[in-house]
Amino acid sequence: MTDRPTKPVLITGAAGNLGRALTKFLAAEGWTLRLTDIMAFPDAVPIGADFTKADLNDGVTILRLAETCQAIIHLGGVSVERPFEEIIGPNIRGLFHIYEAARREDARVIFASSNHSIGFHERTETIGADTQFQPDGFYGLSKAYGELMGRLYWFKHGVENVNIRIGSCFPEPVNARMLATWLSYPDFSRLMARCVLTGKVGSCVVWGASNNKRMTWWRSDARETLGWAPQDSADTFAGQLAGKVSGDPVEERYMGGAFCAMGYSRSAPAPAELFD
Ligand code: NAI
Ligand code: 15L
Repeated sequence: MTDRPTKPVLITGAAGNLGRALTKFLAAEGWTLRLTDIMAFPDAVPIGADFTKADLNDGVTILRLAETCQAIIHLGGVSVERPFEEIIGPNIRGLFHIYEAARREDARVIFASSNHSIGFHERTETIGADTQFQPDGFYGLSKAYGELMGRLYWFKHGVENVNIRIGSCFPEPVNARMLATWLSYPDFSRLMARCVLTGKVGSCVVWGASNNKRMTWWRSDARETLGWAPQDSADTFAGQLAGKVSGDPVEERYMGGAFCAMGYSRSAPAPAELFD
């Protein structure tokens, strides 16, 4: 068993795919967890945890849920590309409620950002954590906004935050792109634990991908400060997945893949030099 936080940790989006996997992992480590989601929690609530059904739009309930918490692991919200009006409530207003609660409790925020905040970088590039945001849709834009909210609350209020630009966190990689972007559930869970337990983090960014040999797109992040190194790798799936590509030139050109191609309406590809 690893170290444990001294106070409870709030997990939003606990009923989602990553929330369920993380709850299982941290509960087994003996952590005291406060779980919340707009959906019912589908598993048995583990010992040391309690679950409250709540909407991220309800700021008063979020404040109450965060009381006495050491950290908020913020996984809740719309997790795929959707129309703007569906995203603004959970991902923008909800995020504001999380940061206000963190400010009041002097809690740290661990934000599940996404590769879609930088999705329109080309796969031929190698980009650092300080790269320019190039969101590939309204969802990715909400993640870029979330990271910037972290910067605001750090500089103005001293609220610490870690922004994890998750690649593709699934039980297994399922296509050639994920040979670069895949993050295993165990690597994800260990990273989350480090984000909570590390002494001082300020406001930082870490790429959420396993130790994939094809993961040459992303470099220079906060992993050393966090004491995290991924242990799993998509490489073992290369034989079966290397040829599994879409055939769509937009999807295959950019890091964000299919999200870039959704609703794409340029008549000619964007010239690369304008993105430097
Ligand atoms: P998910 O969609 O399974 O989980 C998101 C959860 O948020 C759901 O259980 C949903 O009910 C909850 N939620 C949605 N609107 C809400 C609201 N208004 N109030 C309260 N709860 C609400 O997504 P998943 O895969 O578990 O991802 C977790 C987080 O990680 C998300 O923020 C997602 O954007 C982010 N992420 C995930 C990646 C992945 O590969 N799984 C990649 C990059 C980022
Ligand atoms: C994400 O941000 C999504 O939440 C997830 O469903 C995947 O689409 C992932 O990115 C990805 O890029 O593979």
